[in-house]
Amino acid sequence: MQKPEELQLEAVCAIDAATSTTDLREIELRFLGKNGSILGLMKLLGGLSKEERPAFGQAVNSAKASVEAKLADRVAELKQVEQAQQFEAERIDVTMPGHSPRVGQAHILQQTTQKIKRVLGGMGFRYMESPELEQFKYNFDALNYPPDHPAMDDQDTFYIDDTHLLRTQCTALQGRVFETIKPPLRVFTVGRTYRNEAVDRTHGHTFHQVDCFMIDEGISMAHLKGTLGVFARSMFGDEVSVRFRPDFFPFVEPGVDYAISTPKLFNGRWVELGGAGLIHPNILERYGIDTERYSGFAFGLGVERIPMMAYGIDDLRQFLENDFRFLDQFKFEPLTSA
Ligand code: FA5
Repeated sequence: MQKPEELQLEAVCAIDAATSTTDLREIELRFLGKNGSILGLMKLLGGLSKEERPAFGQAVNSAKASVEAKLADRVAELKQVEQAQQFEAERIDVTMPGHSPRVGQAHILQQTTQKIKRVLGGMGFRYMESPELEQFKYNFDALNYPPDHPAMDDQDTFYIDDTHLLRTQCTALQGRVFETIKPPLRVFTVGRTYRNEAVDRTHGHTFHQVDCFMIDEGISMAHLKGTLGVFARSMFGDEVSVRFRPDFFPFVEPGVDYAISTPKLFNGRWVELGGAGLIHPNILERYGIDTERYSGFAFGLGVERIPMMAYGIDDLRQFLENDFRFLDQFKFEPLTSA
């Protein structure tokens, strides 16, 4: 049997050698726990003679008390060391500059769309949405395309079934509007359009168009030219000129394509924006609009063309690639809902 003094010495040595508070917890259990070696000695009391008991009891108690005191001192010491180590490990430099969060902005096509909406909305045109998955009849039939007319070949697209397709032009809104709204009317839409196109720097299979039209009494090419002039100046600045040349679209008569030129862009070269004309009387009659009283104009253009011209972007595929090195260059407008 070990003596209380021996166990005390053993415990004190272990406490001195301990390097962490976890070690100390183990030592405490080993010597002072219910079954620990020092308290364990108490169980031996019963086997001692009456005379031996008090002295032995005292010796156990004194060993216990001095181990407890030693343990408490060492716990306090090691706690301090461990805390200092923890603080060191978790040290932060509050004077370091922080990481600023990435601030988003509207996509350049979205910014352009917002501007178009402000300009045409400001001229009294009402913005309307129109489906991208469109019926053949609105995309072609209602726009005066005779069956199998070759003009449809220019606008081959993705067919969902025999009567549904991804719209090739935002002009498809016209029939939907003429069915429901009586003239006088001024309407425009901006949205995604699709064509089965050999993709290159200026042609995508997915792109965006503006389509704008009005019907009222006495509307002529002069109104079209005036409206497009205001639109182009709002988009590109006061120095811009607009040129009309005859062109064919089944839904206008006369039909034109229009180009713009400004000294700032492409060395003043004419750059085509879109098509336009006076709404074909066949269309007005189809929707019961009195052609003696009313006439109208319509124009459409590619949204991508606007930033391409304004900023000299030479490849429209970049608009849909989501490369931040490209998109981050256009931080002009805050992110707001369109
Ligand atoms: C049309 O789509 C007619 N709906 C425009 C119109 C409206 C004429 C109202 C008369 C009255 P066009 O196919 O030319 O026309 O397309 C118009 C513009 O859309 C083009 O000038 C071009 O800017 C843009 N566009 C056409 N195809 C693509 C394409 N694949 N990728 C990018 N932009 C395109």
